[in-house]
Amino acid sequence: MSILQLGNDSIQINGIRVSTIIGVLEQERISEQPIQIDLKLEIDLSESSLTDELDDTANYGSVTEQVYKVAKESKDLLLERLAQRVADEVLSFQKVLAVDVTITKLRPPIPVDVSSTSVHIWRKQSTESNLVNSSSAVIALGSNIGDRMSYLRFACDSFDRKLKISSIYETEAIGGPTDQDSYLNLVISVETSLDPHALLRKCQRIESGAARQRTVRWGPRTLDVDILFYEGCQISSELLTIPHPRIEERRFVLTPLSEIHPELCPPNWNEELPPEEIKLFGRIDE
Ligand code: A4P
Ligand code: MG
Repeated sequence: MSILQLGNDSIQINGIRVSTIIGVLEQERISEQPIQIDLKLEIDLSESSLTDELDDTANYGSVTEQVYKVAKESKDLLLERLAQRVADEVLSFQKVLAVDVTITKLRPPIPVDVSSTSVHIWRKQSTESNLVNSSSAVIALGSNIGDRMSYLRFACDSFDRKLKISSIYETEAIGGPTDQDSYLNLVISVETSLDPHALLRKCQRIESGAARQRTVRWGPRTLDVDILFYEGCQISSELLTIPHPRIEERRFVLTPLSEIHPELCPPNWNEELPPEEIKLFGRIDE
């Protein structure tokens, strides 16, 4: 449904309280202060109001958790910047068409008696013709438990602006426990308006949507969604490394990657890497 045809459906999330670093003053860089986030998600609720299915709407529990994380971790100088990050995060939930964000400093440290200060923005989903601030990213998908194809389809469907999709390969499990089933792996490139950390959170949300459990490192998984590359970006932080640090060692990544982005593969990788069992399996849309 286009934004112009929308009725007045919305989900409101009021009073998300976070204690965080925000502000330009010296004391604000040192000590956390309380802020409040209020959200109004514009969303077409006609389907979920009939089906009673959570999948047909936006899960306000997940939205709240993600927004809390963004506000806790961002450490911005300005409320405006944080409001934009929050808007980007909420808009990464596919059903949300637009969002109204208000962020309030509950105890602004200014030398005048004022009860609160706040910033308010409204942002809508980018349309194909409105991708001014978008970047491309390359993402690796893998699954080796349960209905592997369904998990991969679910992951692909979660990205609405796909640029390229490789074939799917069946690959022997590398690393981790020795008795694992083989993986299905593919690589996609996408256009995204999310910054790299927001994209990571989206990837993790997609993994959770596939009931991914984290128990053993490199253990079996319903769905792994890793960021391989993000346009113009190199990051090495505790949470996120881009490009993904193990691309060059892995045929299960390089084989599908070389199909859609050969320029991102190291030269001669095919001759130089030790063999891994890999066979062409099919395509996501078959
Ligand atoms: N993290 C850091 N950088 C990134 C990034 N670029 N993309 C952090 C995604 N996540 C990134 O990931 C662990 C942590 O990595 C996250 O908390 C995130 O903040 P995880 O998905 O929880 O665990 P993992 O996937 O087991 O760890 P890791 O180290 O990413 O494993 P790999 O390297 O992805 O290997 N064999 C075959 N045939 N096919 C496979 O797909 N996959 C793996 C997993 C092992 N063997 C495999 C396959
Ligand atoms: Mg991973």
